Amino acid sequence: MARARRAVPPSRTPGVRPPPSVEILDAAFHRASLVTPRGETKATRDRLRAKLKVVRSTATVLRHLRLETRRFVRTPLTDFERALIADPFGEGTLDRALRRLRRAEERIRGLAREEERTLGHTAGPEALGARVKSFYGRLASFVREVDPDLEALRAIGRYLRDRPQLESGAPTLVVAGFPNVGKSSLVARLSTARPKIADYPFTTLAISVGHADLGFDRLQVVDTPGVLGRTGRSNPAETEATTTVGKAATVVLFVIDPSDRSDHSADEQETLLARWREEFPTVPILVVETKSDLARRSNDHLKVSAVTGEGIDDLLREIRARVKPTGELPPIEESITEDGSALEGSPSRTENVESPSPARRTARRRS
Ligand SMILES: Nc1nc2c(ncn2[C@@H]2O[C@H](COP(=O)(O)OP(=O)(O)OP(=O)(O)O)[C@@H](O)[C@H]2O)c(=O)[nH]1
Ligand SMILES: [Mg+2]
Repeated sequence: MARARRAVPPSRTPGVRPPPSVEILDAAFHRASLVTPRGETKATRDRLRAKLKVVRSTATVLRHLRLETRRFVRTPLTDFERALIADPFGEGTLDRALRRLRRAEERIRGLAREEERTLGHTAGPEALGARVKSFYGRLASFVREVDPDLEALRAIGRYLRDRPQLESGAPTLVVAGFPNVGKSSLVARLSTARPKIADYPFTTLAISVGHADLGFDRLQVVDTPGVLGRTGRSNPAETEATTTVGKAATVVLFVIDPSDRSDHSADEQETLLARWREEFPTVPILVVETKSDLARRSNDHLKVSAVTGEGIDDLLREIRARVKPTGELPPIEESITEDGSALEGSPSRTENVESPSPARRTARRRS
């Protein structure tokens, strides 16, 4: 007769990652099993053992829950990061998960307090053992209830770990446009970034950042996935790019490929440009036509080539002009020396002015 197969609980199926509660509860029950109560009599030790099991399992669970939320509580997400996670994870998912975890922590603490009181007037090893067992059951169900929230926090954490942390307030150039037009090639030309470059669309699937020295400030240069500009339809990579254009850019560099290498006509690309101008009226957009070594149209757009380097210096000048110190510099009084004399004529007039924060020096980012 065939041997009956032992059922494997779903959470322990090989190859399937168990839900977070399994790991947390394993650690809690293991630590609780190691308690060594001291006491004069066996009755005292029995009761103390039961109490210590409750206390230690609770403490272990709470410590694990706090570890899961720590990343979000210690450094709250920036507005841009919040906007980034809204599409893939759903608006409000993070706050809801954090709220539910806080509530679970409170309920677990309450449960443990109540159990400690009850154990105070429970006697006999069987009765104490039964109480601990039922406490473990309730503790486990509270932790299992927040499994979806823990999964959500872990997934959001992983997603953000794979994205660059943009410095808030620092000038940010977001390089965007249709897929395969040469965005990453320009990012590599302009900044320290070395993104993957290849002749197929959606080589870039997530944003990345490099830096460029503007002379007066450090520019964050953000590479983005291509956007096809279909109305009402976009894949996650396109949405990420559009969010970055709308929420992180001091200036957008809109890259048009006029060559026949592109699967999309320059007119089609310009339709997306027009839509973004409408959708993000306050975001300055600088337009370049790239691959000038292959093709060029006669219009006012700056012509550049990431291959030959043509136009790159002009492009940097244009970028500098758009992120140069604005009217938000310190008031003129601050540029006057202590004895009241103006610095007029001083060869290093601007150098004597205390450097304002990047947020004041450059056009403010929208949030
Ligand atoms: N001849 C020429 N080829 C270029 C130029 N810039 C980019 N390319 C080529 O165009 C192709 C696409 O370049 P990428 O920089 O990867 O384009 P992308 O816009 O980042 O592409 P996605 O990330 O897929 O959206 C690659 O084969 C590049 O070598 C250029 O100025 N001249
Ligand atoms: Mg790319």
